[in-house]
Amino acid sequence: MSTAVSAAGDADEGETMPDVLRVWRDGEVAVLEIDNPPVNATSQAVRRALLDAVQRAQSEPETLSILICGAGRTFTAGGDITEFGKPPREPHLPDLINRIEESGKPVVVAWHGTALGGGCEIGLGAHKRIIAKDGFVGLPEVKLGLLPGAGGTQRLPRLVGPVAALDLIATGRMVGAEEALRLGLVDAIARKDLRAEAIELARGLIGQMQPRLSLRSTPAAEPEAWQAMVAKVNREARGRIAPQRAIELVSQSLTLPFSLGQPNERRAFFELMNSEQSRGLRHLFLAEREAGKRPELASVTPRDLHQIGIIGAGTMGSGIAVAFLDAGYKVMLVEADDAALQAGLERVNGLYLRAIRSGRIDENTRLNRLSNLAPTTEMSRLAGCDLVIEAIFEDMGAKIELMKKLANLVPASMLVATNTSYLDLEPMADALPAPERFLGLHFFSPAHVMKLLEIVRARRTSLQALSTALAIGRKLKKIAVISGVCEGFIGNRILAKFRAQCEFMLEEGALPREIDAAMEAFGLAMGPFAVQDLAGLDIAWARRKRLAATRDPADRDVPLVDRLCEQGRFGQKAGKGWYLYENGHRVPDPAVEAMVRAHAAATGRPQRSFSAQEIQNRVVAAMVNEGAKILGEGIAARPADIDLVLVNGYGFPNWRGGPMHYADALGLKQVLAVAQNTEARDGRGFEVAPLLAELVSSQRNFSTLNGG
Ligand code: 3H9
Repeated sequence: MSTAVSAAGDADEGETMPDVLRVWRDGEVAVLEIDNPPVNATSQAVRRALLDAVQRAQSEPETLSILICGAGRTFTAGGDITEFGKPPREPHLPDLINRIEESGKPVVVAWHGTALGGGCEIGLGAHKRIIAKDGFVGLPEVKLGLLPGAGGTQRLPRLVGPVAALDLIATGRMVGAEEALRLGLVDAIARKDLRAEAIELARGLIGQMQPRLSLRSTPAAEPEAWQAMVAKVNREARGRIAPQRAIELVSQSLTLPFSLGQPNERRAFFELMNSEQSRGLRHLFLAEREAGKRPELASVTPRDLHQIGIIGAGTMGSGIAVAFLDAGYKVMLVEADDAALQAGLERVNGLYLRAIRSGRIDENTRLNRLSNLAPTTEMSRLAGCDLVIEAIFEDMGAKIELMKKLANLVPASMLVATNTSYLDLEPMADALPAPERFLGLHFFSPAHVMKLLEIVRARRTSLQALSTALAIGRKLKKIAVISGVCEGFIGNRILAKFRAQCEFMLEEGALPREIDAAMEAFGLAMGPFAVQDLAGLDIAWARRKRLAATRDPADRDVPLVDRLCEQGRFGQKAGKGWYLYENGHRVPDPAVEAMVRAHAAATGRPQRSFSAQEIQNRVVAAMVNEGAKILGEGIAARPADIDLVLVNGYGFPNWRGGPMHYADALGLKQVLAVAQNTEARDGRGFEVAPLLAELVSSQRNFSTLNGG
């Protein structure tokens, strides 16, 4: 018989605590099942109920052994993120886990789904661990800018050795059952029935004295392996504090007793909890989960899609095809002629061969996925598809022609999407008989890897089409953000302002290498000029030419890219662009710097030097001002959506939480002041977003808009 246990013992007067733990006995084994949907987070109620149940089990003569397990889809996702940042409430997780470890009766933990963070740490306190064969375990706190705070940094090295422990703690990666067994993180894998096998394991320990992991010493590491792991963690940390603290804490497990190491860990945990980095990462975690939730879509059922048509098998088209094949869809890939189709198929196959080489898939998986791919040069075969995505070159005329053809060939019930990254959707929608079934699905290159998907909502796009696109995003494991229609949508529109701002600074005395260094120090993997060289300056040049006719003459325009391209400096592929490329190394080019200086002097603007901080602030102010315009125009629904786009599609450092979150942390007054001091309209200063000005005058920040 089972009892539902609430944490009433700790409830304030009048406060009802939820039932979060079911307790029953199987013979001499007390089974404690955490039941706190959706992910069994170790909230205060769970900790209280577990502590009470463990203590009760100690005093019950009928109980000789204890099993802790979880109900639902997962053991536990760990500490309750909604409690973070608030004063911690007793019982604290480390105390509960110490109590479990000290139990005179053996404790077994059964992990299924995901045993993460505090969930993994509960297991480390137990005397034996068993995992379901499809279960995962890990300490992902670092992804939230944190470290394990309930003994994980001190117990894990004692169990699996310091090198493996540092790897798991600093990367936050989850390991599957087989790897967990190999590492010694679990004692057994349940082959058939986790619950039954865990009860048997618990029963088998009855009467045996259980060793306590915290009293063990950490096995010494091979010095070379340890140094290599430390170097790897430092290299990959790139400005993030938590991985660097992980090195210190895991090292301490080698020299300090647990009783001294644990308080150090606890201190580090709270310091990190209060850090801007953790706030930024937690903001993104919640933003990701909110992005797809729109009140207007709450009661709209997405359509079920099976067969996807993709027109155009270039870099984008083939990447999109792989993204859908990987998610289990059937894909029809269309090209204009046999040669282009063959080249596209080779691209798709090449992506799979690369995945095999890197160990991500095996040959069977490649064959299975390719068996769902139907190549063709006949557009009429698309008639059986549920969704068709065009991924042809970026030319409005060609895209409209394609839509007209589709209108004659395919049923009006089909969803049609464009993968354009900046073109207006309305003229394309006009060419279709059912514009309500048309929208943008803007994938980022490489489409099968990049997490971001901008879903572009045209004027007539139906709610069902939108809801279906969000469901596709989930199935493709993408972070999908809805954008309205404007040049460049959310991401490329902000990127354009970011780049323009960098070019303005070139006219005021900064050099490309100074701006790149400042932005790399800010956390970007590559500075903006180095990125332009990588992508090819001809792309920026073509865009400038396309926009020349419609450019407002009052907008400040920096023609340096034109000058570089006129000299054949197309970037890395030409061996020269903003930089020179010598034997694959990027080096500043005095000729370019002289050209920049001469151009800057010719503008007549005052010249000065820029600090890295000033460069960063100018760039952020430009991005945030444009973000505020995007919000004001209703192109993005929430500031957090903009953060998701910039972090997941454009390399904005995730630990800064995205530009809008970062601006809140900086203070919008300062951001506004920087923007106002920038000359972005020749002789007319800077166009401040009304929303930004309004927030500053009402002393609010972007986070106050997030729910909207
Ligand atoms: C920690 O453990 C600290 C300790 O070391 C020390 C403490 C002293 N808390 O992602 P999903 C919600 S730090 C509260 O869509 P999935 C989530 O917001 C923690 N809520 O599902 C969402 O809510 P809603 C270390 C949480 O199947 C719902 O659950 N742990 C938590 O794609 C479903 O989530 C982590 O960092 C939480 N911890 O993925 C793990 N986790 O339905 C973080 C999720 O209202 N979690 N929710 O939108 C994950 O990685 C994924 O959620 C998981 C499931 C893999 C578990």
